[in-house]
Amino acid sequence: MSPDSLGAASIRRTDSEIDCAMLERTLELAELGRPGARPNPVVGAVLALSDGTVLATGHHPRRGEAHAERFCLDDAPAVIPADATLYVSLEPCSHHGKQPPCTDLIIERDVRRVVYASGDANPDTAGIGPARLTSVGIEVRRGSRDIERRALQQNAGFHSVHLRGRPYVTAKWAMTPNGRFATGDRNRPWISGEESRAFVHYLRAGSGAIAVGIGTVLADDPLLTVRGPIADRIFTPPLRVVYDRALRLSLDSQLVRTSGEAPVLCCCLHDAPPLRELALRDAGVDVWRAPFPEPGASCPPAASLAMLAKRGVNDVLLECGPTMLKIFHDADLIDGIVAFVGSRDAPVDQPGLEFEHPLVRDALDTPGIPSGDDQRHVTLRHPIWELAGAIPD
Ligand code: AOF
Ligand code: ZN
Repeated sequence: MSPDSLGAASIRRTDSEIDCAMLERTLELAELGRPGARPNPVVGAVLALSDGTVLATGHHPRRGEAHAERFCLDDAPAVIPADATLYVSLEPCSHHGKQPPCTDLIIERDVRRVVYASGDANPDTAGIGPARLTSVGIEVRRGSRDIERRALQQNAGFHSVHLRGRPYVTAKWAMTPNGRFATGDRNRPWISGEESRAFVHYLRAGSGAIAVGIGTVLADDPLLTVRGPIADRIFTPPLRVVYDRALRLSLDSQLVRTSGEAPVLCCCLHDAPPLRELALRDAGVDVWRAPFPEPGASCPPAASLAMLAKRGVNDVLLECGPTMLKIFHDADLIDGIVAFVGSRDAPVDQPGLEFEHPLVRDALDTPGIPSGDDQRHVTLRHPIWELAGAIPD
């Protein structure tokens, strides 16, 4: 598909204040679907009168369940007033997936006006829904560029997989003011307070996979599961991925011992020891071998990401140490950064990235937000709207 088709140039934008406010509300409602909707997009919907009176709301809670539009219209009055608008954070779908097309429902319920925030990169439906609604005389509008960007970024991983066949990759690390790292789950006591840890679990829950290098596993024996308040929601546990070129993952590691609770996948080199693969498989760990001999020392990051996309992973959270981060960075595969900077220096023999490394520079160029005892720096290196092509006016 052409990336520009996400822009749906033929659909006019609206700049009405009420329309903008209602679209903002759809973005908030969409968040209620995170992390349950994964790997589907999060979507919110509002039905409102032209004076802004909200008649009904809905969101897409989980893959396989009804879409946001259906939850919203099921909640609406039996006869929908002629001046009501249906607002949706994603263009209404027009295909048969696990659910019937939302366009059929919108037509059947006699909705006269639809305003949506962003296009859908799924080629089964991209651009078709708005065109169908227009063809039967329903007025269809898009929101502002700003809201379109935010709506696209809200489903960055979903659009990334459709647009470029690989997940959206966010690198997360915690560092001290003197540039040392705390990797894995057992962060050293001098970084990452409670609030930062809760945010990491929220990020994990929203990701289809959490990836680390074998060095981090050997050093920290992390669990890499979702814990804290977010864990009370219903969602598929993220896949725990270990970049383990020679399959050194210990059968006694916490990851292997908990492989029944949350899946584990080792990514190894083409010629990693077959007996280790058998032992890991016996212990419930999946193994992916690089499909071709790799001249360098690591598993090919781009090929592994394409494999993860095929397994339904839209978002990868890299919780690796400096070595793996550099490999992903050198292949230009890091789209976003979440860096926590603590307030106390650590011994300089801890691993770290040099301050002049572009990842650290990018992270620290973004103003920090207080996060408990730490500062949280959230940087979009490759916002998804840039990949979605020029957004037409
Ligand atoms: C919408 N509203 O709330 C969502 C949409 O398998 P299905 O039937 O659930 O279809 C999933 C696809 O539908 C998904 O890939 C995306 O293109 C779209 N999601 N569309 O109109 C929604 N969740
Ligand atoms: Zn739909």
